[in-house]
Amino acid sequence: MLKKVTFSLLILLAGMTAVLAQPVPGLDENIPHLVTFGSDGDITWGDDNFCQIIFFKIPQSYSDPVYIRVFDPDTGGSIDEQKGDWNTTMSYSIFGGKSAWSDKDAQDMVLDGNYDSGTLLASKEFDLSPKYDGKWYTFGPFNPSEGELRDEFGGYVFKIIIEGISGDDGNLYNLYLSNHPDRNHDVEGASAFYYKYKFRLHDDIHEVAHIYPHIDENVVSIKQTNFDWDNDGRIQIVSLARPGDETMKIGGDSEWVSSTHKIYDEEKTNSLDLQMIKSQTGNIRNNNVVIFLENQYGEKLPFFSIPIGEYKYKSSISVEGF
Ligand SMILES: [Ca+2]
Ligand SMILES: [Ca+2]
Ligand SMILES: [Ca+2]
Ligand SMILES: [Ca+2]
Repeated sequence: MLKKVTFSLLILLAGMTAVLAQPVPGLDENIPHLVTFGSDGDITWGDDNFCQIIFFKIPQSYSDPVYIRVFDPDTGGSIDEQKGDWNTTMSYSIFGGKSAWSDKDAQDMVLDGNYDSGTLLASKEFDLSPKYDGKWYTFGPFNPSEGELRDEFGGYVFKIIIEGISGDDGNLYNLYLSNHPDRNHDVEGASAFYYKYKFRLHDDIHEVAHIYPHIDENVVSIKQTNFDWDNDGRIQIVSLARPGDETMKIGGDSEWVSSTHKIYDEEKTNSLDLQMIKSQTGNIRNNNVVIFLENQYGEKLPFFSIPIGEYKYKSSISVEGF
C-alpha cells in the first residue's frame, strides 16, 4: 500500500512539473538514456540502423533564442557501451526550415531517402575525446523562426539527427531543449516528439519506463513493433479504457516482434501510457531497445516527451504485484 501511495504521489508531481520540462528522454518516461551505435555496430546489441531522429516543437508565440543541449555526446568514458577498443564517431545535426519535419522520410527514418530534409543549422562530430564526457554540449542559439512552421503544432519544429559515422561502440546520451546556453532551463510550452525511439532500459528491476504515443481521433487500431527486447519483462497498455491487463508482444535477442491492438473511443485524442516493466528474475542489464507504433494506415504515431491528454489523472496505475 505504501508503495502504491508513493508512486501515485510521484505521478502527481511529475504531472505538475512536466508542463515545463523538455529533457529527452522525458521526466515522465523514466528512461535513463537514448542509444545510438557506431555505423559498424552489431545490431544484436540493440540498435537496428545506427541513427536516431528527435523533433522539438516551440510555440509560435515564443521568440527568445533556444538551444539544443546534449549530455555526454562523446563515445567513451562514462555511460557509453564499449565494444573492443573505443573507436566510434557520432554526428549530431540540427535542421529547421521547410520540410525538416514534414518530409515523411524524416518521420520514417528512411536512411537512403530524405531523412535529413530541411535546412542544416548546425552539425558537429564527437568521438572518444573526453572533453565532453559526462558533460553537456550546447548547440545554438537558434531563433525559433528557423524551425519549420507547422499549424498542426502551433509553432516551429526543429529536428536533431544523431548518427553513427564509424566504429562499433554504443553512444548513450540525453538531450535538453533549453532557453539558456549554459544550463537546462525550459522553453515554456515546448516539447519533444519522435516516431521511432531507441533507448536503454534501467538495470533496476523496480524501475518502470514509459512511452506516451499520441492517439488522434482517426486511429482505430495500432500495430507496435519492437526490436531486441531480450524478453525483458512486459509492455503493458494503460489508458482511460485499459487498466493494464493487456500487454504488447516482445521478443528475444535481436528479434523483431509486432502486435496489433484495438483503440477504444476514450483513448482518442489522448496518450496511451505504455509501461515497460522489467523481468523480475532475468537479471537483464544494458538492455538497448527499439520501438515504434503505426496506425491502421501504416503511418507512424508520435510519442511525446510530455504526455498529452487526461489519461494520468483517471487511470489507476499501480506498481503492486512485483
Ligand atoms: Ca561518455
Ligand atoms: Ca569499439
Ligand atoms: Ca555518449
Ligand atoms: Ca536489447
